[in-house]
Amino acid sequence: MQLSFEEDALILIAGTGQLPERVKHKVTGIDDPKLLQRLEKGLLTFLHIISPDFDAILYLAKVAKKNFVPFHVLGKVDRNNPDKVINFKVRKKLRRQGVKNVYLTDDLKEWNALSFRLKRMRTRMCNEHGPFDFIGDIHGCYEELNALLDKLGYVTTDAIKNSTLQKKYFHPDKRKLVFLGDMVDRGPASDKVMELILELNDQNIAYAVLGNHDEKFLRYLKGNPVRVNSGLERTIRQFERKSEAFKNNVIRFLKVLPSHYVLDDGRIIAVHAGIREDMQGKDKREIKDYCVFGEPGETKKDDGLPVRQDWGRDYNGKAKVVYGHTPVKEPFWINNSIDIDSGCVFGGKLTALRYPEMELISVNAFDTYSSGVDFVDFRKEWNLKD
Ligand SMILES: [Mn+2]
Repeated sequence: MQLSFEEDALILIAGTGQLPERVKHKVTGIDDPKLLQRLEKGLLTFLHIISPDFDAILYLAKVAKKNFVPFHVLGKVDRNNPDKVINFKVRKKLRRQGVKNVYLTDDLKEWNALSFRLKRMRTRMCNEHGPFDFIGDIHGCYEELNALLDKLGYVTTDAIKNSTLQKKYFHPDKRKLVFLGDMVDRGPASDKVMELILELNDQNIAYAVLGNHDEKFLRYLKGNPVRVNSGLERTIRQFERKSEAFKNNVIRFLKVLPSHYVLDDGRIIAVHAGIREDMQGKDKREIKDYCVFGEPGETKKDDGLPVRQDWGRDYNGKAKVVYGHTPVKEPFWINNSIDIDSGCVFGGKLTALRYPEMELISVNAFDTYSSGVDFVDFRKEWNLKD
């Protein structure tokens, strides 16, 4: 039998089976200092305790949760010794404590034949070294996107694909695009933007992370109930002229977009709304919500707008973080993080961060397509000196 685990999982192995000998990434016990270090970094961790007590399991569930990593329990149980904490009856109880999977067997043969497979995490792309061009919130600004790609040096040639003539995109310096989410809504041509991004992704020169608008549009496309506002009504209208086949491609594309990417050996992170250091590279639901929507528990101000999240001001991670989501007049650097959503759809500009050059390239908006959202001045909000 083959079990599969996330690359950042904590796996408690209980019982006297021989399994741990074949397993790397072991820690020796609950008080091994390597345990917490590994969980913090999101490294695969095996812990073998022959007969763990319930407190130990509770403790592990707690630290796994705190570090946003999934926790699994594997056990070789002994039917003749039902007093052990790990037995067939505690499966449900363990799940209630936050254990993701409980695998128990009393069959030694089966136990000895267990093998593991690691599920690749979409957030981890350390081996992608770029160079990259990160592009902030496009919001359907198709013309500006094309102008920016031009300015960044992307070129097209004609190619034959499925016996039709098609544009093939490339960059002479083999650069890659990373879109920071909020590709749709508010703007004039979200359908064309998605068409282009899907094509670029197909041709392996573009990645994207999920933004809150993309997430909501995906829910709409899948037929889930959503509130049609904040520019979604425009996207829906624009997509009316599109084929079902294309809409299905968009669903397939958006469905697998990760919350963020860890790139270039962990030197730079791409994300829509922001990410704390202890979340980077991990993949739990809470992290996805934080990356896509911003800090949880955002309260509304008197005017109904959310209170600005302060994550950037408090960020102290080693990795650079490039993000969007909050429109600013000028790209804004603080503590190794940069907001490059320069509000194109609100009449600002569409900005790219070139990496590793750390150069900013932008194209001014050709029009003001949407109003009602104010540019944020972090310096003023946080009383920063220039
Ligand atoms: Mn957003």
